[in-house]
Amino acid sequence: MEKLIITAAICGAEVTKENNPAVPYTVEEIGREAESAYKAGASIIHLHVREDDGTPTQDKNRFKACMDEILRRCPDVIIQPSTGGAVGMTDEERLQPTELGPEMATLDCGTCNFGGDEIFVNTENTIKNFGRLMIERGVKPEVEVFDKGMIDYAIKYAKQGFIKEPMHFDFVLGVQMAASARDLVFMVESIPQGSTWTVAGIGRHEFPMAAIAIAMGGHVRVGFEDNVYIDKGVLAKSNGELVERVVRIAKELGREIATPDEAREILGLNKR
Ligand code: KMH
Ligand code: ZN
Repeated sequence: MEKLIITAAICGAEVTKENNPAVPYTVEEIGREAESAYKAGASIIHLHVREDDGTPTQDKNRFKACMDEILRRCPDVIIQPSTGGAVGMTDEERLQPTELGPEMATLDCGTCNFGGDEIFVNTENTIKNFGRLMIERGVKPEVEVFDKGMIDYAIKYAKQGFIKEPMHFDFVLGVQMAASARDLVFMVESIPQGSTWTVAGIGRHEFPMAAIAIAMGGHVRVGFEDNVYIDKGVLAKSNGELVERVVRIAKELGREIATPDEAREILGLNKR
């Protein structure tokens, strides 16, 4: 089986130090958490950034400072900025990190409920505009799928030339759609041949979904953005601790871990 790409979503926009004091806000903390995940075996850092007080921001300069700090500590890691940002941000705000020419960035392929009254808005024009700009800027999208229909949108927009193929998908299980093996199998069978995919199980679904993905030959995302616990009721001390657990599961199931360069090869990325 292909080597396993582990993505660490170290920070997110919604989770706070009240949820887990190790959630990083400052540039230094973000660098520290990225390094812990990288040293444990993560080859991709999915990146949101914060002001020092924890407020989510898509500010280009803040991204640059955090990316520089991450690359100082983890010189070959793949950095994948979020273009989702936080609920309520404008498209212009959200797009800022793609101006820095990262190897990858997220492309959220539809609108979904985000809890309570929150709606994460991604209109057709937003998706097409983000996709077009990512092609222009040479950034490989990770297609974020919060619901099964978002796969159909991605396929439609790829056919129309707004997303380059082969596509890389992230199935986010446990926000809008339930986290079930049945749905995961359905989605894996729904993406175009030659696509790659990873799974982000939210909350208590993180490790069960990771184990299923590893066994199926997919890839895995873990991190504080998705889950702050290492075990039931036990807070993880770092993102590295979450990655270590995935590495242990992978070892038991006979999957080797991809280095960042091996991940580039699998995803067809050009090293910056
Ligand atoms: N924070 C969410 C509103 C992404 O990174 O592209 C969007 C999100 C997805 O986390
Ligand atoms: Zn994110």
